Amino acid sequence: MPRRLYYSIRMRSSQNGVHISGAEGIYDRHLISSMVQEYTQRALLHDRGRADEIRITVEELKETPRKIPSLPVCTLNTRNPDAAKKASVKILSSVGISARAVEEAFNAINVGITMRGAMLMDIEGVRLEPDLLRGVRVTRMGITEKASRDLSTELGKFGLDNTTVKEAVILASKVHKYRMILGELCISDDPNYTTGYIATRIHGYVRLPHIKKRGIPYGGRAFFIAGREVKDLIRYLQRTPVMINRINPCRGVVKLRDVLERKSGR
Ligand code: PML
Repeated sequence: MPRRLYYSIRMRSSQNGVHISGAEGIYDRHLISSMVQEYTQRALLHDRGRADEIRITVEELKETPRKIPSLPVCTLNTRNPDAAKKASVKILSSVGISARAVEEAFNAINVGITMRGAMLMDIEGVRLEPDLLRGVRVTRMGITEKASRDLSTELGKFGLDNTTVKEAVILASKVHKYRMILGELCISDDPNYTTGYIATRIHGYVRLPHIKKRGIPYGGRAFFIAGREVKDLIRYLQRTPVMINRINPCRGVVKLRDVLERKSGR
């Protein structure tokens, strides 16, 4: 029987060379034209402004995507950037990442230059990505149609069924399947989006409201790595196709101590 074909569809839009929006997924052939249309619309209607350049890539995948479950999602009741940072340090240090590394990640993001991809840091905060300006962009991830409906149902219970949260959960679920990655910090570069998250395999995807003040036009991601050898990891993040096919249960607002006590069950 011939191999079922999947396509990675990726969109990036910009205005005068400045990044506006991005999106991507893995789809069956019959969905290509509708997804290209949807991504084009999304780029044209983004509230950060009208894109003057939209790049869409449609690529037939040479490998069958690996199927993985989603990370479970919960939200902390952090009321300001300081509380969000303190919670990040507590959770990430419980999996062996030093407070100094978390501080370095916040500092690097707050320099104010949004990188295209993520920073890679060891547990002491030493940067490991080969290109310090571009970082490492995670690509070739998606979700099956059934899992997408299930994720919408789970997130919808807490008013979170939107593309921003769904796409971030899909990305983080791919990232944390790789054992060398111990934790992640993400702050959106959208000036109107002030909720970020941290993620670990143990604690799942933990949302942090008010991690930045409204109006700040930069953000970024940092992945904290066990060890220092990142060649295979970068290949996985950039090239290995992964699809979510099972959804772990999500929770609403929880206390920090619940996050620190509970295991993700993954
Ligand atoms: C981004 O893509 O800009 C980051 C989104 C972070 C989403 C946080 C959330 O609300 O769960």
